[in-house]
Amino acid sequence: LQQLMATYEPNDPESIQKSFARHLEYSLACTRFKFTMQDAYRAAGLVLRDRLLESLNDTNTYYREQDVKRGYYLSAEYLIGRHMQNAIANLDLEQQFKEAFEDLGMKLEELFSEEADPALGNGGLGRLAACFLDSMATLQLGDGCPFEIPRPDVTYPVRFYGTVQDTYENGKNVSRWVGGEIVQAMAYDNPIPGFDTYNTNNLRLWRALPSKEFDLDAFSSAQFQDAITQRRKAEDLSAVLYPNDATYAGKELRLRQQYFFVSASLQDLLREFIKRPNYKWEDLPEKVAVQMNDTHPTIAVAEMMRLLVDVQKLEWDRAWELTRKCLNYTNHTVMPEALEKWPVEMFERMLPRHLQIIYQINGIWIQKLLQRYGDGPIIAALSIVEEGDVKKIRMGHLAIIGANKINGVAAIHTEIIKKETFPEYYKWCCDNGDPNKIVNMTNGVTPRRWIHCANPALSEIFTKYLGSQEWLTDMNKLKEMLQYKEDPKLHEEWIAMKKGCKAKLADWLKSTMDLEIDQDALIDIQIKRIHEYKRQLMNILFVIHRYLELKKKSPSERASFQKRVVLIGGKAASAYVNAKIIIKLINNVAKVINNDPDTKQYLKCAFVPNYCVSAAQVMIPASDISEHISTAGTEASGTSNMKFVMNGGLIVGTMDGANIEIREECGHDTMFIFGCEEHQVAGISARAQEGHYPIDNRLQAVFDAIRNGKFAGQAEPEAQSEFESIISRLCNTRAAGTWDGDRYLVIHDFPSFIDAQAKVDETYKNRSLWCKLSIQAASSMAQFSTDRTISEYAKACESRTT
Ligand code: DL6
Repeated sequence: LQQLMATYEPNDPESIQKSFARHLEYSLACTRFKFTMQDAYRAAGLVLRDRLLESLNDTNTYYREQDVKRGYYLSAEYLIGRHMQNAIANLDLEQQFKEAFEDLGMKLEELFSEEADPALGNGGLGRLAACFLDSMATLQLGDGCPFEIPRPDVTYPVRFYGTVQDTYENGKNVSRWVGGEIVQAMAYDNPIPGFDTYNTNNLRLWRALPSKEFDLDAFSSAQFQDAITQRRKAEDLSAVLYPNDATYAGKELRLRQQYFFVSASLQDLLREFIKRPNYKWEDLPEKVAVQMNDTHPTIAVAEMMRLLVDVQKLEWDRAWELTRKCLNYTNHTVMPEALEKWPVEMFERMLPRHLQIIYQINGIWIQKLLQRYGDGPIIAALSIVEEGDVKKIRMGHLAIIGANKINGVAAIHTEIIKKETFPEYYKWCCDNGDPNKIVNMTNGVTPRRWIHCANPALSEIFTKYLGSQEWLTDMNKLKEMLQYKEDPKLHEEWIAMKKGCKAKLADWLKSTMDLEIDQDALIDIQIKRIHEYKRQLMNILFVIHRYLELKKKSPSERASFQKRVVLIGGKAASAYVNAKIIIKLINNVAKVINNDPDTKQYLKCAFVPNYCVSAAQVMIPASDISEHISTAGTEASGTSNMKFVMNGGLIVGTMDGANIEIREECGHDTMFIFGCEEHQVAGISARAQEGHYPIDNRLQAVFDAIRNGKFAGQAEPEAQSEFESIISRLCNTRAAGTWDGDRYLVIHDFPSFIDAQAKVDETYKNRSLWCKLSIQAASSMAQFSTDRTISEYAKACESRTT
């Protein structure tokens, strides 16, 4: 076999065509004379999969031979986007594939558009995980999807419920978790090729299967329902991402999902470790680094202890030392609701052994704290268990206590974690001489997907001016573009590039939502999760303001008004009512504005449905302006801000998240900053609660238009009352009861938001100034490549804290 397989699949266009025809006929059972574009896409996918399997297997063999340290990124989300274009680019096969398929009468873009966008996630943290995979493979670090490979040979049992039997055997306390339900976790591998390297890593996803094959006996004895329910219950585990956790059943399913993928992943990594010849447990931290992506996988702390103590029979103290050296935790949000807490009672039923372990970890921890501080409020603040009517396990606390390093995702966010999210823990670290336990790792994005694939015309400009594609793996090279930022020739090419991107966007909007836009208009985009702190509401209130201003003007005055298209998109959590009302308001405002003959030439607006990675790849390159307008101190980092600027878009933003660092790198003139700063928020908020909070006349006019029924009225009474309730809430003071008012300071920041937008219009009129700023910003983004971020994580894994 070795001789037969000595040569790999060749990569010239003719061999690609032959391999394509073979897969069409033999893998997909089509004929080469009759197939659909979907068949063609699938066959082309298999052509690629062959090549990816070669590099994946070789990479794994190499890792084993070299006995490398492996990095495991535990994440509930991977928003990977479409694979095909990215895989072709990373395998450096763009030219060969283009020739092979054009010769067969097919355009690569048509093939790419046949691929469904895998929605394995929702927001920033999931997309960040996908950018990290690309960089880990490119930098040839650790382990790391186009065409999935089922691995029926890689399965692990995962237990739920049951009881713990505690015994005393051979002088030792022994705990056995028995009974309950067992579900099988089966691995699905997704090769992740690096760019400009043979290195290919693995994204291993887990599918839940019943532990027993379909219970035919039960079925035959007419217990149909039992047999079917059993199977469904197991499969539900990996069927839905983020069930609605507003209900108890939703919460329970979510904890089951988290434990399921964590347990399978940890069993898998320990199996890999044990396979090494002469493995020694003390080597574990040298060979294994685990990154917990937010609180979703943090049950890993207790599961690692269970596997080491109960299964591998290590002493508690030894197991704890190993666990703490291997695990690291990334916090992605300062919103308290995202620091998950699970009712003790739920743990007790579902994961009884883990609850015991958590209590033991907490007991030892509290003893240490008492020794240092004596009894006092700091003990309750630092306990993993939250007391109250419903006793809860704080997963964020479990993570920080069980991790080697804890990190925030932008400089300001890391400082807020120290000051506000975990202040008592940070005090403990400082008191123990370990202030660097909490570190900053500013986020990044991969330039391969977000420039090269999303915006091939810009990629060509960079490569032409810089003489090679090296900038794609060393973004520092882009700084050399700065010398051309005032060059009229580059300006011409840059403007043509933006025009092309806008034409693509216009086609896409027409075909996906039948929206026509003026391609000469300023394109203004806000795409991100819908959340009150991200202030899509402020954005749509501004659109209404702009519309009201336009309406006041005479036709000749309107002619000098800067044309704008405002696009807003993003997903909302399924149970988040206010987010849904904001989406409804955006849609209704769009209906009015886009159909008003007085204004539709000058202002259009739309809520773009079904936001996903592929939509972002069309929208981002076409933007002139994007909105990153969270209340200061609320957005951990943001990563779309980085993607927009890399594509030559400028930012309207607040001093929040990574905006601050982007502005430092790109120059203050490239960002339209407005709004209060983080240190002012508490004072302003206190004033808002007391009602000392003037409402700007222009915002008042917007409120009046909404209250007068301009965007719903009698035709939609339910929407009308929802819109009114949203704006009345903004105006609430504490006098109205418990404060549920303008928590995110929309009223306060609105006037300066209008000023920033006016400055955008004025600057945009000066096209050569705009073009210069656009080039300057895009060429200064080296800091925000995930290659830099991942190198920092890799370094931090090497250093241990106390
Ligand atoms: O770190 C990635 C990304 C940040 O850029 C965003 O600022 C932040 O909102 C997002 N956080 C989440 C947290 N979700 N939960 N739970 O996605 O992380």
